[in-house]
Amino acid sequence: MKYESILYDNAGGIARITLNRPDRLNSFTAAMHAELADALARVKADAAVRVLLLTGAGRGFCAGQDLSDRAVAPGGTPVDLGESIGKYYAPLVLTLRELPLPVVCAVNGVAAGAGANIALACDIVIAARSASFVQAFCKIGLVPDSGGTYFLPRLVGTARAMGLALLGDKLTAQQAEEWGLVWRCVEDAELAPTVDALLQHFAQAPTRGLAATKRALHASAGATLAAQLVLERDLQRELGWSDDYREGVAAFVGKRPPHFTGK
Ligand code: T3D
Repeated sequence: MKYESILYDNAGGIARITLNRPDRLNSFTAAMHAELADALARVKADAAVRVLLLTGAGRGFCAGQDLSDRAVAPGGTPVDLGESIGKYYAPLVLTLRELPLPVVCAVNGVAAGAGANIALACDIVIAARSASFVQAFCKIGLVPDSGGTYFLPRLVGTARAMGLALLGDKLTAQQAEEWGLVWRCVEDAELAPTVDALLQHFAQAPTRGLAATKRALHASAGATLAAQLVLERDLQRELGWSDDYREGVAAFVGKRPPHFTGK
């Protein structure tokens, strides 16, 4: 598939997807969804990929659904938004959550609507100081989608989730970091080097262990302690048979840096 709305790069164990409709703040069209799904399928199918970066081109990260991509007008034919969510947004969120490798999101500018919540679906979110997060849905009569009603209360608590979702005010990157919505807020000029260092780190990390950690942390949201303990036991058993576990222990005992292969 030829990409016109995204950029895709895959080298050295690092896959990078850049949403690339900067004049529309990288808002989603049906074409962009199709390209993104195709790129994510390539990441999933490539065992050499050890980390994925999602970011945006230009001054924004993503402004959610492109509100001019289809005709919506008072008195006009209603659009089935459930179809759009079921076909595009929900599978996108689940794919990001279920990819067996770390997904880093570099929020380079405003993240609004589904754009904000897709960032929150990623594992490590680093935001530039000039970036912001906007639950824009309430301004057009919609509910936060793309996992917003799931992620927000879990990340920032119900009071702040309600405020963000019912008012739709911009949350600065600095405040997002203070509230625990994102991992880090960095100066704009530091975003690229910070993210690159992180990607290099993950490209040489024990990927299977990180994938299992991601899976276990996500599972905990709906699990009992007893169930988590069982899951941890099962994952630890699998990891104990991995090359990377044996290499990690040998490197520690041998007082040398480990060479992880992700196997
Ligand atoms: O529909 C379904 O399939 C259901 C799923 C829905 C998921 C959703 O995401 S619903 C929410 C959709 N998104 C929004 O409501 C956000 C709309 N945008 C904004 O509120 C603001 O643009 C921002 C807060 C994101 C940024 O504000 P600001 O002042 O920095 O930029 P701007 O001037 O408003 O936008 C710059 C340009 O991008 C502008 O175009 P122009 O005037 O230069 O030609 C603007 O129209 C365009 N743009 C921004 N967001 C969208 C957009 N064009 C289409 N769709 C957008 N979402």
